[in-house]
Amino acid sequence: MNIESLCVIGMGYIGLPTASVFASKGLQVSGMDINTDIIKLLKAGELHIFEPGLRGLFLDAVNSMRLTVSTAVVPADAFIIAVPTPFYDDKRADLRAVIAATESILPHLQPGNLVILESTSPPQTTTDIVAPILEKSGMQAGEDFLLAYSPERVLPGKILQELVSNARVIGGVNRESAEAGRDLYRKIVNGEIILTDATTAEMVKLMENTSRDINIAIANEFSRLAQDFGVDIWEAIQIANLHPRVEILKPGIGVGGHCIGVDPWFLVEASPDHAQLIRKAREINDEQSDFVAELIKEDVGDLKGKTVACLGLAFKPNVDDLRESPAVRLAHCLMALGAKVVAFEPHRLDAGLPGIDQVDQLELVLGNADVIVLAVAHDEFMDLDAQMVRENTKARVIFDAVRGWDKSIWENAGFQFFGLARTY
Ligand code: SAJ
Repeated sequence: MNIESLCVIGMGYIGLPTASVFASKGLQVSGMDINTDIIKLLKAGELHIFEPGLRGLFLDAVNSMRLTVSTAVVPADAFIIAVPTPFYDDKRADLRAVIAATESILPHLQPGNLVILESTSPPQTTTDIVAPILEKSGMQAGEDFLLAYSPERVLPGKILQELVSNARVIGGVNRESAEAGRDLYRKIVNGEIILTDATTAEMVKLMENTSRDINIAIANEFSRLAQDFGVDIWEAIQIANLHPRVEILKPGIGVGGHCIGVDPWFLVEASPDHAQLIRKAREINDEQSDFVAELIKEDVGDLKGKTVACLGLAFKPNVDDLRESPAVRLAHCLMALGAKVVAFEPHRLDAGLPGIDQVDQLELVLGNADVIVLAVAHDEFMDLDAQMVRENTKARVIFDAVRGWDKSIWENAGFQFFGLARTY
């Protein structure tokens, strides 16, 4: 299939890089978002998200007239849906954005068009939710128009490389749809392209993130067991990982972001009786921030009236994304234990989080602190000079929740140093 024009619906963490990369490869791309503020910003050449290399790529695409952005869907040969799929409070998948995006394509759908769903979705969303909406056009999916599911699998912080180099799975509602999807993604993907059916592709995506969640959960559970036995969890993991068939991930303060903490629930919802390990792993990872807050209390003593300087709020190092962030959860847990939390997030200087007192300079977060908690291993924090920190704070206690710092350096600078491992 020859695809020359593309409309990407959703200008977020996935849609914006995807639209920019396709435009850089010569397609005529229109990017659509219902959020007028985002479109206004983009039109002014500003990005609402930070991703290494993205701003330059986006501006080049706009300046070369290959990419335009607006709040309306524009007719095209192919449409990509890249909108969020969050969950409701009861952990059921919230597919309202997918449904609205699909409905917005409907008036523009032409015979021969290709529609791709990229949003992470529960099994059978493409066949049972997206196809029936588009078939209201009177056309049949797989016959009059082509329909496929192709999950994004890129790592925030490395999106531009991984969009191109990762293997890409494309699940069609029929073979022709999958092949049309391959013709589209071949324009940007160097990695292997694997064709399958839509529901398999949906399940593949959920299995990937679920297996990572479960692997992190066992690491977190090991960190709790290590406390019971006075074992340094980091040393134990390092030794265990010398075994050729063992690869234990890193324990920490929990799992965040919009993917791994969310996607496993889609399987739990779809098959509650069979998804028992998946549910338990989610619960363990969600509780990890409470566990770490309790450890801090044990090490530091009563937190009531103490000021905790929280270094980092993002869901992982070197990103600006605070969605489902375990660092934010940790800050709330510490407040529930009576601490006053002042936070500094260099990638998002003012996140406007309710209840969290955020400052925009390192000196301000250190100033009045009684305790310093390293919550996110951002590069900026890894490079901190212990002596400089000491001169800028009255705090003499550090809790390194993410094993970012070298204990001996901070002890030599005059700090009491604690972490996830008690013998650390
Ligand atoms: N984390 C740990 N210990 C670890 C690894 C991660 O506690 O050993 C925590 C991180 O701190 C973070 C969370 O897990 O809070 C998730 O971070 P991540 O780097 O593992 O993953 P994401 O959410 O940034 O991206 C994942 C990726 N999926 C997999 O690696 C299987 C990515 O490829 C997906 O495209 C993305 O989810 C997505 O959009 O679904």
